[in-house]
Amino acid sequence: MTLAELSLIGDLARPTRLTVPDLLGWRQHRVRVSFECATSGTQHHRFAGPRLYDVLSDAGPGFDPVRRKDRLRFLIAVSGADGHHALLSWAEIDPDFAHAPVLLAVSIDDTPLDHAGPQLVLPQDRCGARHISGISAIRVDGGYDYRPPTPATPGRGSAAAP
Ligand SMILES: Nc1nc2c(c(=O)[nH]1)N[C@H]1C(S)=C(S)[C@@H](COP(=O)(O)O)O[C@H]1N2
Ligand SMILES: [Mo]
Repeated sequence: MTLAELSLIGDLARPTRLTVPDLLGWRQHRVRVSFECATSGTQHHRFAGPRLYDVLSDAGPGFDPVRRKDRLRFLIAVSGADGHHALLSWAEIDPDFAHAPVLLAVSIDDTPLDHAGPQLVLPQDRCGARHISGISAIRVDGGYDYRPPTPATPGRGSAAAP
């Protein structure tokens, strides 16, 4: 059976493809989690793997590292191979902000995820829906650089500006 591959794409200096064995190259963390599911009830699992923050930081997200406010526009879009999808904000996992201990699990209950692909683990979530299994892509997106529209100045033709 082939190894699953995870693509790290988007606003990154070093976009890459990683297998689950590649994810053993970062510092490993272990966690026990319980989460509730509307359809299958409460589940308990043990997961191990690197922090999502450590893996994404090494891919070089495109913000100015010394300006904390520059990180606030970054989103992390996590997709499973089946199309299940969730968004996190960069600030959610950044140690200077919410510092959530989100993992990219390489094993569940001591079973390796080499073929299934890594699983997102959010110990802070009460509901299981963001524990995306079989992750195929993570897109870092800094495109949310919102600027309010400049108010038109009456009588100077600004509404017709290009
Ligand atoms: N790839 C993928 N991951 C997923 C889901 C899914 O549909 N696809 N469902 C989520 C939901 S709703 C829950 S509760 C947890 C546990 O789901 P399970 O009971 O199917 O393991 O996985 C989450 N991860
Ligand atoms: Mo669920």
